Amino acid sequence: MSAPTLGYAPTIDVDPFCDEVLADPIPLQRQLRAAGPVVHLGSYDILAFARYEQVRAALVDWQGFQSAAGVGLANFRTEQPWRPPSLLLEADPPHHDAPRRVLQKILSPRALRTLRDDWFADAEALVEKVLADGTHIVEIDAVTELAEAFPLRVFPDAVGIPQQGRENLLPYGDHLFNSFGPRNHLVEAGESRAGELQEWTSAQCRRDVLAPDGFGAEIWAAADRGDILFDQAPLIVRSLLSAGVDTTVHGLSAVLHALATHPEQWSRFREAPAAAARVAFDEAVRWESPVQVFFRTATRDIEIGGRTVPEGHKILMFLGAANRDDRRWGADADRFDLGRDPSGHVGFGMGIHQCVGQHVARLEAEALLTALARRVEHLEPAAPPRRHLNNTLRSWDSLPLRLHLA
Ligand code: HEM
Ligand code: OVM
Repeated sequence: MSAPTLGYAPTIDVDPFCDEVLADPIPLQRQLRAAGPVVHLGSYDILAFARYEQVRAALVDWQGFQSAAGVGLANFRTEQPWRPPSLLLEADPPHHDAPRRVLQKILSPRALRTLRDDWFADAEALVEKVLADGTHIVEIDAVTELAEAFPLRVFPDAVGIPQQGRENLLPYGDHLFNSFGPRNHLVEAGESRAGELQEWTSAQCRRDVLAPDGFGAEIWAAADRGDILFDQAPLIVRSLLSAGVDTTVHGLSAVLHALATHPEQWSRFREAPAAAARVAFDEAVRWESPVQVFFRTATRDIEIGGRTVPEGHKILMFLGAANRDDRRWGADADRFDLGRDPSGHVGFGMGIHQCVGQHVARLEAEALLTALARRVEHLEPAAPPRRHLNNTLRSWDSLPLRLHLA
């Protein structure tokens, strides 16, 4: 790598996408926050923000830090994206506005009210099935049996895709979230199936493939009304299939792991599960940050944290580091604590791109956690958990848990 071209920001040469950091990003996050408000990443010759103040400032400044050049390391101004860009995630105003408005309405808390009772019943049925083999104690893998099983049970039906091929959803998302990072071994390992997965996903977005009453059909109905163009509808459906599965799986894994490793927080949660489920989930999203990082591109020379980001340069925002910055969260920022108010965390982003599916994610979590609270008195790790490595996501492959039934 040539000498730094980005001025005098402190340089850190550790690769944030190497296996060791992906397996445990916390030490690097600490190092980045301590180094300064703006850090030069030597391995990619880009600037990065890891403190809450600068991450939040970059997220809300969509005029200065654009998304349309890609929210991964690849710069769409000079590099061909591997799939047609998202009309939401990888778009700026004014193009972003109409797709965003349409999806925001379809996924609003009000619109989701009709799903609530069904999802709560589905969560209870899943928990009953998982606990069926035990009378007092049950050992499970919380990743496959709960964190994957529940979203896969409710979300594809809510979008309205057919049963056939649903096993492609998680691998597609895994590769997509890897592809926001550098082309390392994780991306290379996914490339052999990327074309096939991308084709399958796109095929599920067609009007004639989708059920007549799901989120997918509602997106097409928005095209009928002229709220979006017909050729935008399939890509907006694709956003649901891209962003709506792996994220919630890893979010649910995060909250289950947090509660299993903090028994006092589980007891506290069980005292008033209906009231505490949302705080528990948002605190887990803050604490674990299932989506760890996103990039932006400077649209002009921008002053931030006493440095200048030059026009056209990529910056890396460490959402996970901002969510544990003691300047914002206090000295116990690393603690998973249901007594804290986690609002203002950047685990769902902030500003015009803030997660449009956050109410879906929260509803899934609320349903699953309240069903568990009813049947499980105490839960604990039954064996060491195993991390899953992904360039963007912080996630688990396996969470063996022992559940003591109430
Ligand atoms: C945007 C995280 C669940 C759909 C985002 C962003 C983050 C995020 C950080 C901001 C991206 C940016 O600023 O560039 C998460 C997490 C989830 C979750 C942690 C679960 C725990 C979902 C679900 C859906 C969804 C369930 C779909 C139903 C989207 C879409 C965007 C988005 C379409 C792009 C919005 C825009 O650019 O306007 N999400 N998400 N997400 N999310 Fe989520
Ligand atoms: C999209 C998309 C894909 C991945 C993530 C995301 C976290 C959105 O295709 O719109 O938000």
